[in-house]
Amino acid sequence: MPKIQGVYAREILDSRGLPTIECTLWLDTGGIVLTSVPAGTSVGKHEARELRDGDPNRMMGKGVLKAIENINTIIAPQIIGKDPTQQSEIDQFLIQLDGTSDKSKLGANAILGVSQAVCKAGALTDNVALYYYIFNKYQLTQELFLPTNIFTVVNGGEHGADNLDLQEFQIIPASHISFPDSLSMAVTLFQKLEEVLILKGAIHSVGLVGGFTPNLYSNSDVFEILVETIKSSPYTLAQDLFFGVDAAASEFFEGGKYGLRDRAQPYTSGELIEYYQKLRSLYNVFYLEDPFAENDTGSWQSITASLGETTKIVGDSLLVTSQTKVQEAIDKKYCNTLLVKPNQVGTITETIQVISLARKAGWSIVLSHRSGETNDDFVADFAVGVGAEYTKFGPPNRGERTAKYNRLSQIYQELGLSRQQQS
Ligand code: 2PG
Ligand code: MG
Repeated sequence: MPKIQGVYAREILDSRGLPTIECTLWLDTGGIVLTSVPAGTSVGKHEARELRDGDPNRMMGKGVLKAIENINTIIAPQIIGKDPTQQSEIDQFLIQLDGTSDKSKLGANAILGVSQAVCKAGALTDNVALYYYIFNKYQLTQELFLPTNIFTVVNGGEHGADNLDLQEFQIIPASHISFPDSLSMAVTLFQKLEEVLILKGAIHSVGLVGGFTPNLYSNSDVFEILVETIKSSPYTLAQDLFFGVDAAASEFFEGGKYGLRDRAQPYTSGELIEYYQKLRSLYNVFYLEDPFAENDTGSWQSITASLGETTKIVGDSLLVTSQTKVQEAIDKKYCNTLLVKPNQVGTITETIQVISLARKAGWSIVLSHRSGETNDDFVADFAVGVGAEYTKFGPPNRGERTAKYNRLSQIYQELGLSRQQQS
């Protein structure tokens, strides 16, 4: 069996121009894998901790040299000689080596860099594609298929330019539409949206994940613009596609109320539910991520009770890819869909366990990028391997986002070819 012969990490820049970790792992067979770690901007309070240097004289304290040193001098010597297909054993070892509940000692970024590298090295050892390795190893889905893609086309909140309160406005192709057709739809609508925004003099720039950040008066205006865009396209709303929102509501929750520029007075939780209900009936918004602050759990229960039958109520900062949080949310009916970000928890094994828990409860799974991304396409393979119903990789633009869509295109073709061979 091939063994890990070396692990080495270095500092690279993410899509925001901030430092992150890239990790190389090589085997005694000569095989080498490379992976890198994403980072969030609107970070949930209970996420595993990424380790940053905090040195104000270097990259505004955001350097990750300490985390890299932890990989190179503490983790690497101890995992040399291990079998890379023993993912859970290695992850368990990393968790123990860190010894904290939030991975703050070695850094969740350091731990995930190694955990992801081990996963890639496992696929290399078995000589199979990464998505197939994950599919075969964890058996979280009966068959391999391409997820439905949630395309964020407009950015506000922490990802925008102080122009809108809701963080992401999304277009979601109907799930029966094939991957190439849904990509074609997203490309068409994203390009047309730019034309519409230019015509209206509303174009500003793009936000952190690459969606437009237009100058508009209210959050609802975005949907008007999107409806107009769709009218000038071959597509029909509520037939070919739907809308979604990542409110990231913790970011505009203050003093028990929610401040949206759609009206002068902030919204109570009850009023915000009505606002979302309106978005649902007027604009076919059927995906609501983080509609309430992560500690406003009563409101999560209310919205799931009132809209959960017809709408995906999605926990991101609420759940932080944590088993304990997901179990609580299942028991108390806070939501019905899990957003998965491996760096919120820090190891592949724990990410798999959380997905398995949510799946057993009948929830849908969304595999997500972070706002600070790299060109690594790991998450695309991971999404297919675990049988996620949805992915959220941003709009169809910017290299770090298109890397994931381009990888899905390859997987789509590979699956098609292997089905042809079987028939
Ligand atoms: C989110 C993500 C990614 P961040 O809130 O879902 O779109 O943002 O990585 O900044 O947490
Ligand atoms: Mg989110």
